[in-house]
Amino acid sequence: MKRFLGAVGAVILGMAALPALAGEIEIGNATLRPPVVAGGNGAAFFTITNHGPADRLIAAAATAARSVELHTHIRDGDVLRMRKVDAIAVPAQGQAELKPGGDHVMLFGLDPAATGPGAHVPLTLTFERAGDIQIEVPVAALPAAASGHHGAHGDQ
Ligand SMILES: [Cu+2]
Repeated sequence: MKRFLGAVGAVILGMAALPALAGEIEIGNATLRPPVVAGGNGAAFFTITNHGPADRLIAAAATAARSVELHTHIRDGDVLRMRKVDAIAVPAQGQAELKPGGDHVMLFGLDPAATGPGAHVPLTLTFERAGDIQIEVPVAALPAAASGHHGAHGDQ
């Protein structure tokens, strides 16, 4: 019964994207793409809505991951490559969208026990102005065609 409720909760959270609020920053549509291989790397995506002055996401942390970095993709010829970035800018009264093929939060060495189907991964986001925001990121189902690291969080 508990497991059943957990799975339903994850679906509802994923679809309704209950926003997390901290001051003027609101996080919605959070989803975590799990590693293809147990203990591998995952990526978190979400939408940051800023109801205040310009801000920047400057760090992220998760106890379920060995380490966490802010990443973006750059186009290198026909190939999208990931790059670590110091910050992800959020315009005043605007949005920043973290999505596959673009900016994302990269989670290295995810704990398989904490990132199974239906799990919610606690993630702390640190904004330059707004400070820390704690969100719970529902783990998405693995895409059927996923293969290797790039399949795990490449283009979709
Ligand atoms: Cu990455």
